[in-house]
Amino acid sequence: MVQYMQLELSELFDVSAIRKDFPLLSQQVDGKPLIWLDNASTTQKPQSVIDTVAQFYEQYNSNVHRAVHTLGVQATDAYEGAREKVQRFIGANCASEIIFVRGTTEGINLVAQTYGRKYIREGDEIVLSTLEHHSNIVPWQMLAQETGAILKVIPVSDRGEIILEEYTQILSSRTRIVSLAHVSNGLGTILPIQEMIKMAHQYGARVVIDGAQGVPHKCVNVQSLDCDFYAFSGHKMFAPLGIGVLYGKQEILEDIPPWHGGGSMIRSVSFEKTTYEAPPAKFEAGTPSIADAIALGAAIDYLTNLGMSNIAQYEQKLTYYAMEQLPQIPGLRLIGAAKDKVGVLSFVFEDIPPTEVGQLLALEGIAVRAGHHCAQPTMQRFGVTGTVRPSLAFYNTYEEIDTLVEVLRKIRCN
Ligand code: 7TS
Repeated sequence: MVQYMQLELSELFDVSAIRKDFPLLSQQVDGKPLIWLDNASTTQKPQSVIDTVAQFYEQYNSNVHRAVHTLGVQATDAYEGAREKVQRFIGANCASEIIFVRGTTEGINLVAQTYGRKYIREGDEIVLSTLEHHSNIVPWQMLAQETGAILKVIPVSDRGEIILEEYTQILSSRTRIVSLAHVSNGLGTILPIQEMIKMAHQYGARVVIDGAQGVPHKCVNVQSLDCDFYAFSGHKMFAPLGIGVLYGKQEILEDIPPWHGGGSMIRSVSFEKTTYEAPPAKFEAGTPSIADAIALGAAIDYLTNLGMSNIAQYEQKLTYYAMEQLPQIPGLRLIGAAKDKVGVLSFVFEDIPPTEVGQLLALEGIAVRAGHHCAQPTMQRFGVTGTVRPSLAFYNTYEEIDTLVEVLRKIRCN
């Protein structure tokens, strides 16, 4: 069975060749080969991304949008070129719908503080799911406190899937915003966002998608999804830390006020009155993270080269394999068994705290996250305070899953 699956996989993907593109993956940790299974926290970077950052600082470090000199023009072209790569990658209608931010957290806060402040009033309803990361809860809670709006939460089944009938009940003419994870970081559940967006639009609500765990694993097309906003983080998709994207529909971005004020986002300033640039500049006050944005473009090139559908297929097989193996370990309880899921493999042992399991795995070179994963409501739903969470990327292998299972068996027996 395993051999058969491996054969199929090698047709899709040469994982050992792919792994050579990621220098960090070949290292030893405390004398053990590193097994990086903490991809939902952050991903490792291919050499092409690392080189792109180095080249920027070695060859054309310059600010953007304000210099007439050669390096300034080069940096601006590369920065705007990266914006176009993001646009194509997520299927946006135009590059001005792509706002560079620090990450998903900043993207969602931007929406809450601009669209939210303009349109949300007392008694309006903001709908979230139980599966949200704190980044897609707290900004809305802050907005609700400021405005008197009400948060409504869609429950999930024991498998960790959205209960659509309950969602239908929650939606009403008072719903102004629906903000949903594309993929749950705690359980790996892929939410049926296409359908959920359509349902929200029937009530005239705007839909924000937290794509932090979606974009690294799935082909995303914001136009066919028809979401109003889509936020994601570069560092979870093999790009540097500190860069992310907020997509917004052009007409909404034109309509809403800016958030941060400062250089680059203005057309004219006097002490009496300031006028603002058109999007995306309106939302990019100050000097951006230029090298990181350009390197996000390099990460997109890398992913496009591998093919997002190949990545999704490979990861799905690896996930099924792990989901078959893990429950065979005595005393291990998987948390989250959605039919449609990515390789986030949350579990608990009845009698060993998750952080202890995480530490014992670390001694064997295996990096996982253990704890609440910034998704405390998800954990509460399943009656736990935290889980052990191996999370997969396309550079992980069957052998790594086998080693994980073997080490977990030993931990269980000791
Ligand atoms: N939304 C989801 C679904 C996430 O998984 C995360 C980060 C964020 C938002 C926030 O992203 P940031 O880049 O702005 O911090 N998730 C995790 C995780 O699961 N483990 O570490 C970080």
